[in-house]
Amino acid sequence: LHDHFSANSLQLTKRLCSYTPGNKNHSPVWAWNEWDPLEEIVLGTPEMACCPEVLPEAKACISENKFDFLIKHKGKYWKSVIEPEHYKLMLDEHANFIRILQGEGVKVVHPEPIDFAKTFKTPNFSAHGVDCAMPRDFLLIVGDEMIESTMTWRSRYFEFMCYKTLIKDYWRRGAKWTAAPKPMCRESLFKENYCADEDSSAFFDEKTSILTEEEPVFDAADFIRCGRDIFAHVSQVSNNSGIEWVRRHLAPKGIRVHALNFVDPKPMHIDTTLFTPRPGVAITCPERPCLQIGLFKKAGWDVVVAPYPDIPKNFPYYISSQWLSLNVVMLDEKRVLVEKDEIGIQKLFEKIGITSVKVPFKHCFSIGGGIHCWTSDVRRRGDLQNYFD
Ligand code: DAV
Repeated sequence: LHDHFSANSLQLTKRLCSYTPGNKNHSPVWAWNEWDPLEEIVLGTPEMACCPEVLPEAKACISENKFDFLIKHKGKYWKSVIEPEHYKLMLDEHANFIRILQGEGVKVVHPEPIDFAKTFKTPNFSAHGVDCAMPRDFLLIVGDEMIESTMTWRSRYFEFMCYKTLIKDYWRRGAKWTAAPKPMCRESLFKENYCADEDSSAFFDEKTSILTEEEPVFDAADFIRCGRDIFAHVSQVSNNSGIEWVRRHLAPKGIRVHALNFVDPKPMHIDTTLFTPRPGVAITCPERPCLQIGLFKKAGWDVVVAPYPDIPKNFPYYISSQWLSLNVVMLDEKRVLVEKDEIGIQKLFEKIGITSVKVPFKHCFSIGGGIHCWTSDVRRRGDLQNYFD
């Protein structure tokens, strides 16, 4: 054992010494945008996933008509909450998605679940966990760097534990590893007696948010990568301080982080609101206009408005809106992984020269995320480029 250990640490030292920042030959993690050819992806797992507690910050993100259901089932395993047949279809879709990815030559890895039904406690709060089904929310991959986001829902505070084995492995093989400052999550991070106006047509900003600016907080899924430019979604889970933290952190790499405000009273994650399938094209949600859309137009990008989803609103979306239709992953600039029943968006992709690889995935939508949320692309073949000037 001793010999084995020293051989390993020797190897580790050698690798560490030969690390060159920003060199893909030295890092298994390498992704600068949403569209370069996909080589490796983290896919979340539904194991032990629990229905979230409806803490004030979760209420600020989820539509009111779902509260009764969530309050009734908070902290229970989804497995015991969802119709057995629906749950089985979710597992089948998940297994099939792995086969589809592998068939495309993509390496698939997973986080390790912990028992999310257990209550945990910090000096400032206690909560149940949620899941490790949505790696997109937690892991922000920029080039050779893995950034652990802070996570804003208190129920998701310890999700980082599920990613330790994966992250340490990537780190040992040469990736850069950063954990954003763990927030305190005191009561004063959240505005007292906050209530979102679901009919508001105002652009969402710090005035309409449940979050104060007491400390930086962000979820990784509020960022969309376009090479040198990264777009950040000011939301109920990412405050301006959180976006500023990412901006200053990435500035030395020559990356510019732009904060975007949308009309959406309960914004959570950019990936049901704005998506960039390839350089020069931004797809937007018709219900959520963007205040700074001129940034794209000025740079000569086409802004295309997404069609309304085909999967009906009354499908059991227990947490999210139906805009998971927009929640897709690019295999490369010309091919997209998209839910098989979302015909409208497939037609839009066809119009712009992108072929749809149809994935049955809608039963996985039920616990809160689409194809983009359930994954985090850790390696794409391609380099850092400037697509904006
Ligand atoms: O539109 O309900 C879902 C969150 C996706 N990560 C929505 C946002």
